[in-house]
Amino acid sequence: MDKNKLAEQNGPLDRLEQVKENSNFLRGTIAEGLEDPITGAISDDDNKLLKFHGSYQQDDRDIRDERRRKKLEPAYQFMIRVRTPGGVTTSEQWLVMDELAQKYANGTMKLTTRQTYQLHGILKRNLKKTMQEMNQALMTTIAACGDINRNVMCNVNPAQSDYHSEVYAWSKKISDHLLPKTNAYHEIWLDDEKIVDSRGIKETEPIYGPTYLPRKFKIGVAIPPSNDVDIYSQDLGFIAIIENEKLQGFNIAVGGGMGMTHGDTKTYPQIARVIGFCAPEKITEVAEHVVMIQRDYGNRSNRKNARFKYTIDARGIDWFKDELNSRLTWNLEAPRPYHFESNGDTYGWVKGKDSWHLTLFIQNGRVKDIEGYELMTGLREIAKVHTGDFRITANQNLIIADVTDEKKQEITDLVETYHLTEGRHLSGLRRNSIACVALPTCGLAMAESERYLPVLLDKMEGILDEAGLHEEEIVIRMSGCPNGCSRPGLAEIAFIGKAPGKYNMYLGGAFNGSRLNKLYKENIGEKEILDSLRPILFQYAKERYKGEHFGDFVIRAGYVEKVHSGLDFHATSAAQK
Ligand code: SRM
Ligand code: SF4
Repeated sequence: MDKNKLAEQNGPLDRLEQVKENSNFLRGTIAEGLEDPITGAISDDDNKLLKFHGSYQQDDRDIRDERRRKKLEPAYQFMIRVRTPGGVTTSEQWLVMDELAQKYANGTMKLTTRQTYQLHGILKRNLKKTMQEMNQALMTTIAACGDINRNVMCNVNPAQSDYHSEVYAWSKKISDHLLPKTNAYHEIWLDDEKIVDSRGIKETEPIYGPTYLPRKFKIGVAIPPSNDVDIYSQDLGFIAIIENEKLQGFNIAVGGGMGMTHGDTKTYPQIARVIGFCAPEKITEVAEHVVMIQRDYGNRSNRKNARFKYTIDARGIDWFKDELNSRLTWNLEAPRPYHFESNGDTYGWVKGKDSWHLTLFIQNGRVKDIEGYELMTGLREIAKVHTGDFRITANQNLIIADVTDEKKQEITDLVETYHLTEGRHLSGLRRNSIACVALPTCGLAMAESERYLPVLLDKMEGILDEAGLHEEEIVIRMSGCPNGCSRPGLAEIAFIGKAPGKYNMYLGGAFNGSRLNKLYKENIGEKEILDSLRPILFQYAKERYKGEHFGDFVIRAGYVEKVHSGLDFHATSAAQK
C-alpha cells in the first residue's frame, strides 16, 4: 500500500503529524523561541519538537495555583534527559551532571527507569548552556524523548555475565544506528553551521522519513537470567542467547508497553511476545526493519492507539512475523530456550572478571542531599577518585563499576562515611521498589509517586515485620498516572495514581517480570491500601509454598486472575475475592 494511504488509514492525521512534517526535520522555531525574553516558555508546537532534542517544558505544580492567583504565568522550567545506552557513563560525566544540577537545575538528579539521567527545573535562558556543557562532556540528549527510538537499555551489571561487554556493544550499535540523521540538534544547541539552504531541505531521514514515528519507540537488550531491563515492556526486546560459552544471537520480542488511559479499555499494558531468533550481526538490520514497519503501519490518527503494541495487536502477531520476514528477505529462526529469574538489582559488591562492582540503592533514583543523608555529596566524592564507570540501572539504582583492587577500600570508606546504602538492611520490598517522578514536575501526574512511595513503604514494612516477611523479595511499583513510567503493569504489587491520595491497586505480576498484574482495588487511599494488603500478606506468610513468590500466591489464593495478555488486562475477574 502507498505510504501516505497507510498513514491515513485510521482517519485524519493527528495534528502533531503536521507539526513534524512542517518542522524541517525537527527545527521548527525552537532557536527563535529560546531567544524570546518576554516569556519563560516556548510555543506549543516547538515544545512538541523539543522532545526529540531530549527536553520537555514543564512548570512547578507545587506553586501553580499560587501563581495563577497572583496572575503570573506558570513557573516554566525545562527537564533535560540524557541518552546513555545501557546506562553507562564515566565518573567525569557524573561530575559534570552533578555540577550542572547545582548550577542550572534544581540541585538534584533523577536516575530514570530507562537507565539515564534527568535534570529538572532548568530555566529557558539556561537550557542551551546546559545542553552545550553536557555535549562538551560527550553526552548527548538527542532522541532521548519524542516519536523516535529512545535510549536503548541493556542489562547493566558487567559482573553478571562474561558476555556483558559484547552484548552491551550490540546495544550501543542499535542505539547509534537508529539515531536521527537531522543536523537540527547540532545547529540549535551546538551552533553548527546550517546545512539547510534558503531553497529548502538538503537532509533526509532514511529510516524515519520527515514525520519520524507515529509514537515513541523503546528497545531493550537482556542477558538471562537477569531481566533487569524488563524485556517484556519494550516495543522491541532482544534476549541474548549464550550457548557453548558463546553469544549465539538474540531472541526477538515485540510489542510490549505499559501505558494506558483510565477508563479507556482500548488502551492497555501489553507484554512483548517472542517471535524468533537472529544471529548477532543481524541485530541492527532486524531493529531497523521493525522500526520501519511501525513507521509505515502505526496509527498516526490517534496517539492513544499509536504505540507499536497496538499496531501488532490490530493485525496479529503472524501478520507481523510475515511482514518482517518479507522485508528482511530471510526468515527469523525459531526462538531458542532461555530463562529469567528476576527483574530486580543485586546490591553490594560483586567481583567481576578483573575488577569489582558495587550496586548502591538509590531510593526512586533521586540523587540529592538531605539533612543526615548526603547522598549527592557522597557520590560526588566517589566520582572524584573512581577510575571506572558509573552505571545507571533500570531499577533507578547505581553501579560503581570497574573498581580496581587498589581503589576498593577507598570507595568502601566513602560509602561508610556518607552512609550510602547497599540495601542489605532494607526490606526485600523496598529493595525491589520503583516510583516514577510524578509531582511536582510531571505535567501528567494525577497523584504523588516518588515523594509518597517511601512513606507508604515505611507503613507496609510495619506489616511485613509483624508477618515475618521483612526479607521477602516482593516487586512493588508506583506511578502517578496510568502512563506507567515505573513499569507498574509488571509488578507483584502496583499502585497507579487516580487522584490526589487515591490509587488503583494491582496484584499478581510475576517476580521475573514476565506476567502482567490485574486490578484488585480501585481508587483507594492509604488506609484501605494497608487494610487490604495486611490479611493477604499474613496469609502469604502462612500459606505460601517453598519459594513461591507473592505475585504467584495472590493468583493461587484467588485474589486476582492470571493475566496472559494485555488483551485480558481489563476483563472483569470472576474469581476476584
Ligand atoms: Fe515516562 C511521559 C518520566 C519511563 C511511559 N514520562 C513521561 C513524561 C515525559 C511526562 C510528559 O509527557 O509530560 C514524564 C516526565 C516526568 C518528569 O517530570 O521527569 C516521564 N518516564 C519518565 C521517567 C523519568 C520516570 C522515572 O521516574 O524514571 C522515565 C524516563 C525514561 C528514560 O530515561 O527515557 C520514564 N515512561 C517510562 C516507561 C518505562 C520504560 O520505558 O521502561 C514507560 C512505560 C513503558 C512504555 O513506554 O510503554 C513510560 N511516559 C510513558 C508514557 C505512556 C506512553 C504510552 O504508551 O501511552 C508517557 C505519556 C505519553 O507518552 O504520552 C510518558
Ligand atoms: Fe508522570 Fe505518569 Fe510518568 Fe509518573 S507515570 S512520570 S505521573 S507520566
